[in-house]
Amino acid sequence: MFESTIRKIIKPAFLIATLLSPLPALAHAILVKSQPTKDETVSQAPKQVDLWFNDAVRGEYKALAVIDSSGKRVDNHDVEQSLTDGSHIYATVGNLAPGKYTVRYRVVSEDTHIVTGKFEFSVQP
Ligand SMILES: [Cu+2]
Repeated sequence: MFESTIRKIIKPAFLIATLLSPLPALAHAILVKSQPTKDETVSQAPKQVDLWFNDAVRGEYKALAVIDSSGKRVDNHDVEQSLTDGSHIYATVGNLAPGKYTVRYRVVSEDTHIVTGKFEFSVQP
């Protein structure tokens, strides 16, 4: 009797969860890795900033900017998406003086949602 009660509860719950869950083929992008990493202090100024998402992102409307502490953009406006790994975007930067930098990004997920974010890193030789 106890078991059948549980079944009565679980079955509809499972059905509702199945109906509400999004299609797995269309993923929402989340930043999972970067180089430099969030809040990292690097002793050698990077030549490039790399971002990796949990899944491939769309090719259009991607943006990646690196901004110094005075608000000046120091990347080379050359954001690219890896040809072999659609989850990876990157941009090169000029010679970074010691200081704090902010990375801002925007990508379009496979599920068409726009994902934006930012994080900081520091250069301190
Ligand atoms: Cu989404």
